[in-house]
Amino acid sequence: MNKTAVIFDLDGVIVDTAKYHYLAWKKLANKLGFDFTHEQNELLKGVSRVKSLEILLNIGDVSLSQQEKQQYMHEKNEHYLSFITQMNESEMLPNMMTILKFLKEKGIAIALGSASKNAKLILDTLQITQYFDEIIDGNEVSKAKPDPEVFILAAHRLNKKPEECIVVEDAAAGIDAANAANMLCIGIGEKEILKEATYVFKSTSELTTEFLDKLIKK
Ligand code: B16
Ligand code: MG
Repeated sequence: MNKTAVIFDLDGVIVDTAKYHYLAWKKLANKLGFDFTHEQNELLKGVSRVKSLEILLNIGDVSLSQQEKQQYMHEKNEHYLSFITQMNESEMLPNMMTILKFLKEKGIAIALGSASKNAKLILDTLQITQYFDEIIDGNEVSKAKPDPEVFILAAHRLNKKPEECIVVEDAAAGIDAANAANMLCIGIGEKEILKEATYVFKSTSELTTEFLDKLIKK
């Protein structure tokens, strides 16, 4: 079936916010008395805020009350916001601006399918909100990736069948979600990690408009 829509993940596909999530989680870990490495940060990719805190607390072997968890998540988010509100278009990942413009010109529907509750703010800060016909973020879904809810909802809002949609994702859980939604999936990252994706590119700089054009016309 012809592809008429592309659903983009945000962090790791459109912009590299992982480095800011890392700094904010690291500060919290240090406050709680343990260290948090870059390698450990990989575990938080594509994972919701609540789940991220659980993983972090497991690493530090720290247990907190519900109230403390809420308080620390709030603190982490405030710190994260102090970074992302300073971002600009130059922090978009390579080629992504060109790809958004290309798809718009081609009349391809564009949606965002992100776990982040800050997604709208990030798109606004980057001044790219106008490229998205629909935005589905962490405020709208109850089941996190690998559940396909986010992508199914995006297709539904765009009035598209799953078979018409292409998903672009950087997290293994997101690839699983796209497959469960019955959508063609392009992975951005390591082949060994994203082995369930239909196509994998090491970085967005390798994802070209020519490739997308061919995929759309298939
Ligand atoms: P927030 P994505 C995800 O975004 C990030 O990859 C993940 O690291 C983060 O914990 C999650 O958003 C929630 O973010 O705290 O802003 O709600 O990759 O699904 O676009
Ligand atoms: Mg991501």
